[in-house]
Amino acid sequence: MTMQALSLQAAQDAARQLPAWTLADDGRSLRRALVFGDFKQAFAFMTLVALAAEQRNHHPDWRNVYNRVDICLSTHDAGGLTELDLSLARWIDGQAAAFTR
Ligand code: H2B
Repeated sequence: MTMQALSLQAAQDAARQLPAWTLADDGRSLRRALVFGDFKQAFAFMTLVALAAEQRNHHPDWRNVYNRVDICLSTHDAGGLTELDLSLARWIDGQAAAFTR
């Protein structure tokens, strides 16, 4: 399934519905930084996201430093943001609400 990347306007409209995320200036990716109580919580969260990512065959770019996870979502195959990213962002928000301080 190849998806068409959203236009900058469509990406801006979509990002407005995802206030925890920051849209890149070029509209091609979304970022969210998460802070957990400790490394174990951060890694447990990453494990959940990894399993969801595998099910969707849609994977985050991310960086973990101790209790911090920086996530960047984009659809590499489409060269920008697609509904796959928006859906994963919403799913991550739901998980994060149960996890973060
Ligand atoms: N994840 C993301 N974020 N973007 C992609 O374009 C993508 C992916 N493509 N996961 C998938 C895997 C592709 O590389 C494999 C070959 O299906």
